[in-house]
Amino acid sequence: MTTTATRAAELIEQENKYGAHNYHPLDVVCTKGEGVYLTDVDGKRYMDFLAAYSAVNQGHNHPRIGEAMIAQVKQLALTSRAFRNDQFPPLLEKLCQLTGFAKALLMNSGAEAVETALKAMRKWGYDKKGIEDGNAEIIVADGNFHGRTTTIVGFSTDPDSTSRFGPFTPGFVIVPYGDLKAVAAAINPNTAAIFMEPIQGEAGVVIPPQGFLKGLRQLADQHRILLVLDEIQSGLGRTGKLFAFEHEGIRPDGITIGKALSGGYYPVSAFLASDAVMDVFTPGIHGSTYGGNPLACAVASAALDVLVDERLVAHTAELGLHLKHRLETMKTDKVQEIRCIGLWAGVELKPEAGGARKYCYALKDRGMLCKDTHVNTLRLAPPLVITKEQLDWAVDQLEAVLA
Ligand code: IF1
Repeated sequence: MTTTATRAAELIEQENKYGAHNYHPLDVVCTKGEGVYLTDVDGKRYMDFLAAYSAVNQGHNHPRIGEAMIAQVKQLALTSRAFRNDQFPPLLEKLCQLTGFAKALLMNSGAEAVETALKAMRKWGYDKKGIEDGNAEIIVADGNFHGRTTTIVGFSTDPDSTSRFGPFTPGFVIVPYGDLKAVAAAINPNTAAIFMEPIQGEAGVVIPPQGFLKGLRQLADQHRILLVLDEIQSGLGRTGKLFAFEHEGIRPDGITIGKALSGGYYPVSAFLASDAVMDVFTPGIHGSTYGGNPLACAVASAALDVLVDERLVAHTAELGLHLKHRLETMKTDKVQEIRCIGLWAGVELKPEAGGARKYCYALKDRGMLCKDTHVNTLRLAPPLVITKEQLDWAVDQLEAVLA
């Protein structure tokens, strides 16, 4: 063993000894990132096809975001919302103008943005719709992933998320994803909102039947309930639109965003909504020490500028069509189904292929990092700054391991 290989083994042992075993990572110990590349402690370079679950849409170590962060670190990092800061208002305006929502509420992790949205939906149900206090219901989807808090996992349908973590928060009604009739049947006078991912990420890039989001919008309007979408993973360019809901030409009443909102530099999330929804929040009823801090705002502002100035959404739409074509024409008999939208793909393997994880290891040996989900699905989500040549190289590697 070389000294550097020993270093990786030492770090893995240290992590296993002192860290909670709440993950089963690939055994690659990264030390540097640049653009679409990650380098491990042995000096081996990999192309990153996970992009930190779409947090690094702008690419690793984007100089413009890094410089904005360093400049702000030297200026002011945190005041709490007890005082105002000069980075927060301009970010709010930039977010609202870019997204078309009236108001934004800043949090840190994605799960916190989801918790914020859930509180807003319930309170809207009581304040504006007149549901009797304590009775509000929110319709959610089978196969969802919205985060790890006790309330959020309470309406997960994945036993890994829920098992032995109860009792759970009531008030959620789970329906099959993509089934409009089931949503309609679940609506009653206590329904405050429908809350779903416009495309399900963790489920393996599951794209609902065409017209589903439009149908949700119609049901919501018809029954005077809110439609709130979780765009934490699907939003900010990943699918070739700024937001996945744009593929069906609808507008939800609110969305949650996170991940790429900071380009991977810092946890920044937000709930964006119409005035009528955001008005339910009054002083003292919701917040977070770090939410809307000046460092987060400076980073998010630069991360949004990079998305716009580098035209990453249009680039993703264009390259996404190429990715879809390349995946669909791979020479392999191991693939059951390809689901691809923008630079986001679920490559579902046939059960007899023996599970997706071994192909992740084979790809790692070839210098490409990606992640399996639900045993048989390979999930592909490179940084959006990837070039056509880099993308072609990656699909060549995938085709080779699946041959
Ligand atoms: C982990 C999955 C991806 C999300 C949506 C909210 C959150 C997430 C749509 C919460 C987070 C993550 C978290 C990460 C794995 C990951 C994931 F496989 F679990 F589902 F991306 F595909 N809404 N997604 O996808 O955001 O609180 O984590 O900031 O390790 O748990 P968070």
